Amino acid sequence: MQAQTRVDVFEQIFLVFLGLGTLVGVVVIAYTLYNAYKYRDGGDETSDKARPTLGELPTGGEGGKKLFLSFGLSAIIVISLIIWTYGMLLYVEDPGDEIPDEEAIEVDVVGDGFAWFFEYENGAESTNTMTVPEDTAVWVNVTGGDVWHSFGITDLRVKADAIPGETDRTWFMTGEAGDTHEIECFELCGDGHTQMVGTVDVVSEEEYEEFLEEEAPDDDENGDDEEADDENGDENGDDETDEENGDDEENGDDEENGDDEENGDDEEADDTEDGGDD
Ligand SMILES: [Cu+2]
Repeated sequence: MQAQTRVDVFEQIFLVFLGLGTLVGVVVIAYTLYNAYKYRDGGDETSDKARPTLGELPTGGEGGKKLFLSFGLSAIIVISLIIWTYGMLLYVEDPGDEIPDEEAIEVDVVGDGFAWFFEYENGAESTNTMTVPEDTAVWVNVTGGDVWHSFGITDLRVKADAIPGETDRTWFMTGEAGDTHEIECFELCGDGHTQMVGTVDVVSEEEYEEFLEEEAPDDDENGDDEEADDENGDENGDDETDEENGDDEENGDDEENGDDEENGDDEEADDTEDGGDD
């Protein structure tokens, strides 16, 4: 998907404001220094002649031209900035056709008692770790269970208030498989506020499907509990999976491993660690 992410949008806004702010600062300071130098005390009396006297109204230079030019330019810059930024933020609110619904997934998020609870489209659930497929748009429907929290992922420029009785909906783009992003509560909510953290775990498409299957509620198509509980060794032992992976050794390792989430191949696990270092 080539659509702009919200990280791109906020970076553009930041750079444009930084650039213009710097430009205005340079112009103002340079002009101030220029005038301080030009009208410096020259020691003779004639240099004081052009100085305004008490009670005289400043004309704004050349009959007001300078004043008009400076106000005019400022107005153009400020009004363009407002319109442009507003447009960018409308896109952040709702990217519309840029990110078609068919290509996005939805996750319900509840912030409650100092933890984050996630529910996926098939009813699968997780706590504090949000598993999402790579290169996908994720819509989150955020609400609060007890008090006001705020679902925040700084890396991805996500912030959605988690308020009991209300649902705040927003989106983000996941990156490459192996990336992780920290989830924090952005609203001071009580004793455990600072511990109210979690992780967005970006995994490959296949791993995501596996995760959904494993975590699916019992009454789903995955009614056979034994299969789900039988660890990954069993599942990876499946003919189809083997053919896709073509990686028998690592599947062998998984039987010992028995850890549901780490069941990808070992390289993946390494990537995750690398990603965390960045
Ligand atoms: Cu909180």
